[in-house]
Amino acid sequence: MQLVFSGIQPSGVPQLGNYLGAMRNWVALQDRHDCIYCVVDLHALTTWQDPKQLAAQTREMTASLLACGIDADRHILFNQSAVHAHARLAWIFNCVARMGWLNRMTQFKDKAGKDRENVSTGLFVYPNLMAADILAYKASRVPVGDDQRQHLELANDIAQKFNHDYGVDFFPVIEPVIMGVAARVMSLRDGTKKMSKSDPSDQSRINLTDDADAIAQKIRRAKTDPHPLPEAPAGLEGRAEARNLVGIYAALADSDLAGVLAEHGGKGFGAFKEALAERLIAHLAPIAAETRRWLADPGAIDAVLRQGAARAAAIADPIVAEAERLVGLLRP
Ligand code: AQP
Repeated sequence: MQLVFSGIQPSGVPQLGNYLGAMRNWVALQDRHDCIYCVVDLHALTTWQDPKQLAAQTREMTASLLACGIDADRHILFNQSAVHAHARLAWIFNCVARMGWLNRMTQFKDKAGKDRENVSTGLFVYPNLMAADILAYKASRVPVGDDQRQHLELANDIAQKFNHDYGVDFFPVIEPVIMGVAARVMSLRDGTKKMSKSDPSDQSRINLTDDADAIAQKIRRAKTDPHPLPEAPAGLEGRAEARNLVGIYAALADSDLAGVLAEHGGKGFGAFKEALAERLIAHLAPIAAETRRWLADPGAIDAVLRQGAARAAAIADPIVAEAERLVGLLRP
């Protein structure tokens, strides 16, 4: 059975894009694969996190994952910093990856923006740590949102260069698993920007913890255009905001763009937004309630993470020790 690995940053409250692009697919893969899911707190440090908040956010992210349906008994759920193999392998990959490769990463360019000289070096080498996360388990299938495709290509370049430089066939090829019609959910305020938990505007996203009123209000205020919905997907061309809302609806209804437009084409956004908000509330309310239930018992969350870390380390430690041996590091 191919091993699945994926991670999510505890850099805020998970948002609808995380859910439709990643978390929901993580749950679905549990039936057919052995899965390792990681709350990547070391990645979160690449942008400033209040130390008082980071531990709480790590527990909150874990609670959300459990609430979505991650089964921490049958699979592995843990936080990244608790398994040292990730940082050890990331250092080796820092020495394998090339500056030119990292310079091409669009997520770095987006996140650094005009402040390139002032962002952390951790943000620049983020994809090397991500490659280490996956390859420390020799995982070959990685369910992510479409925004992570480029990072996975880089992880494969790193794995291949490692294998080539050290004359081994040690790391496997990684295959991205990008699922669904909402593999890239866009901001509710700007259809050209992806929805993000760290966007300064709370109105730009649906948080998995938002209550019914907040969801309805955010959808009502979501940016659209003055035209009615088209009858077919071709009519969404050049209408990023409309495309985004129809895509979200399709994902929630287990349909596709054509199916949603067959039902709602010709309608104005008022009626469509109402139907969309209703679906979102019905879908997310049980997850929010279950998240609150977990958060009422932080000891139980910590127990899940502790058990997950021990099981993750049992897999990763021997693989990373072998990688260290292959590059010539001495373990006296
Ligand atoms: N808008 C999105 N649409 C589809 N998938 C998305 N993902 C994130 N945003 C969208 C997917 O969620 C998984 C976990 O992401 P992450 O938290 O590790 O990092 P991220 O991609 O940087 O997510 P955010 O919400 O934008 O976090 P911040 O604001 O902290 O940077 C990934 O599989 C990602 O593809």
